[in-house]
Amino acid sequence: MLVPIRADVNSGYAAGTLDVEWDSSALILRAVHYDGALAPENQPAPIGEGISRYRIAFGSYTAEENFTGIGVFFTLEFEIAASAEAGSYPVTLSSPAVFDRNVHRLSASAEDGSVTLQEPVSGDYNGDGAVTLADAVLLVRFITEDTALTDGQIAAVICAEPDLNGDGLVTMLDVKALLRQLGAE
Ligand SMILES: [Ca+2]
Ligand SMILES: [Ca+2]
Repeated sequence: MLVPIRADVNSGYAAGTLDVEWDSSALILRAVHYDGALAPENQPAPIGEGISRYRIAFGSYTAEENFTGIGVFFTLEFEIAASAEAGSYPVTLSSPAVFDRNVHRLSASAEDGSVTLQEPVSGDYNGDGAVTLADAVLLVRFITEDTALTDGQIAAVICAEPDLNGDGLVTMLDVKALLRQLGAE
């Protein structure tokens, strides 16, 4: 599971650090991916087992130019712990310490995000918690390999058990089974 961390305002910085905290009973940090143009990695600490806090170090204290771009600075790659229960798990950002190339500290603030783990509902392909005609439409688009589907939509269909009639294949028969299920309700 990938959690992007964005910077929407950037007056120009050279280097900084930011602490990330999460619930290690549900989430396991596997990697931090840095955007080389916006926030190159800066001597990152190794990611240990079972940790619940990590300091991201980015930029360069010897940068000749400030980094000024905005967008996704980092992406945190978490694995979901096998024992994790469904629920919402906050990913907290704190203690930003960011400096410009003259080593003046900049004011920085961080907003928290969260990761929501949901038990997939069979047949709920768009993840809105209910099985409706919209899910049947999404399943048809999945079966017909609609190239407009996003990776997230494809993953959601696969997670929500698309083989409804249990024959090991995902076909129009499963759409029929879904429509029957809808008609019966
Ligand atoms: Ca749905
Ligand atoms: Ca099937």
